[in-house]
Amino acid sequence: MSADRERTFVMVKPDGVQRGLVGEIVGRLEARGLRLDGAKLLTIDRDLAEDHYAEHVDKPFFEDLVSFITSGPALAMVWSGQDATRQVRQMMGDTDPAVAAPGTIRGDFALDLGRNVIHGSDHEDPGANEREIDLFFDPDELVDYDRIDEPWVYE
Ligand code: D4T
Repeated sequence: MSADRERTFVMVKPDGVQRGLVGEIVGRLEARGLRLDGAKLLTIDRDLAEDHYAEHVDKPFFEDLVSFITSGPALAMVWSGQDATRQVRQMMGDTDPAVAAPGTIRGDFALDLGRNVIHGSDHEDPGANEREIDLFFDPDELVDYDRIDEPWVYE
């Protein structure tokens, strides 16, 4: 399926790591048929947090957001597949877990906007996925391979 393959950046935020939700979240993305291209556990420093959330620098919640995202280890990942960015966003649910649909990750595992467990690249911002991948990963940290079930996931 390589012609349609799109990469997207996904992160289990510090609350998701502390709450033991890494396996659940990775399992959902894997079971959907998306391919894991790379992963690393890291504690995000202030510079990286400010780069990642640069679009929110003037928002009143910016300081809280940066201090939360740097507060403990997060799992940064690259996933790929057909329409991966949009599909991951759908699986995440609304930014505010209070209105996220049941069945989505935020709708099932979170209650509060400031502790919403997961980040995924914005599919309405073209190029955000590749920008975020470049911010968090060197090219040699990512792997290109065929998942053996792809003929059963894609027609
Ligand atoms: P992230 O980027 O964390 O995946 O979230 P979203 O892409 O779903 O949503 P966003 O960029 O609009 O918000 C970034 C981040 O800020 C927190 N936040 C947001 C907050 O604490 N208060 C707020 O009022 C808003 C809008 C939650 C997610």
